[in-house]
Amino acid sequence: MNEKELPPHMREDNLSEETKTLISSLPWNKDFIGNLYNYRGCWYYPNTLQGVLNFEKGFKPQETDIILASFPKSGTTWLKALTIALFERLKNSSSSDDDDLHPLQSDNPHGIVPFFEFNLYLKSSTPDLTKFSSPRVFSTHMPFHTLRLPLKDSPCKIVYVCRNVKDVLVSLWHFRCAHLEKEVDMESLFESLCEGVGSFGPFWEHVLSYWRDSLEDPQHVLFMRYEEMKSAPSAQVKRLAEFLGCPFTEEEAEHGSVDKIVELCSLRNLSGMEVNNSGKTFNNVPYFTFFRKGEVGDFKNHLTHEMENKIDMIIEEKYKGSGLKF
Ligand code: PAP
Repeated sequence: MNEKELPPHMREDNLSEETKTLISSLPWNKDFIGNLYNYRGCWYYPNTLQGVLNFEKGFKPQETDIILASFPKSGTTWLKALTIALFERLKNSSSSDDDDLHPLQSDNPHGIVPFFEFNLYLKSSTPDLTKFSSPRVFSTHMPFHTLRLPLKDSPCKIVYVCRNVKDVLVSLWHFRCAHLEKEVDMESLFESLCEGVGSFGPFWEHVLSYWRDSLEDPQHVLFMRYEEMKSAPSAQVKRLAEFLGCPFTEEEAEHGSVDKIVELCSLRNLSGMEVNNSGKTFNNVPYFTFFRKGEVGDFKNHLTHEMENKIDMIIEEKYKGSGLKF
């Protein structure tokens, strides 16, 4: 594709001299969008890699930071909305003014909770983070082994959301078609996912990096599943609130606060909001493209049995012995 047509994080026009030297020594691959470089076991588009390197160099964690992590198309937008709503309810309990717009009505979850590598650190290792008040909430698609380097021994909390890879693939395909405004070849997206060479891949390494750490350090890493959030949203929202240190009180439970947050953050509600139909991310992605069907098992409408079997075999083999099942 023509480089100029691509969103900034996929391009190759923002690399420092140091990064140019580094990437000349990294494993290289290519997909239908452009070049991919493998840094610490994960594939990145060039400018995204610059964002990762800037983050590694410059991020200074605070003890109360919260980081929402995911492989793309695994439930990031939903997790962001829920986290925003959980903290917002604490503010509103004392001084509620019905005329105030809820933050989710003023901006898309991606506008409120930015990504380290796509937004904050894309162009600088010292972005201005002063507008974030404690607890600062950030997000990332980086795998855990890269994320944790600048975190060192910080007690900040990480929430990871994981989704069945077949639905991730279908969601990614729809998103890429909408985002790039052209029909993307499903077959090649499927092959690159299976080979593990797509952006932020390999998928299984990504998931396992957070899964293992959530087992080792459950106080600081929470592992959530999109499918469980769909089948038991209230229970998963309570679990998230407890992990984030803002559990629901008995009074809140009696007043239906959990259900209100589930409803506020539902796909139907968010996708109907004006802001999500008119706005765009800083890199020009229309907000509405983050909302589609939100179903479990949509892959059945798009993948052949051969494709399903191939992914199932890969995932079974990769997850073997980890305790993680899908
Ligand atoms: P991102 O990683 O690019 O931020 P992400 O939000 O993880 O994207 O994934 C988008 C998927 O989440 C879409 O799934 P689909 O293509 O299978 O439909 C989108 O519909 C779904 N989604 C977005 N918001 C919600 C929500 N509030 N509840 C449930 N699913 C949601």
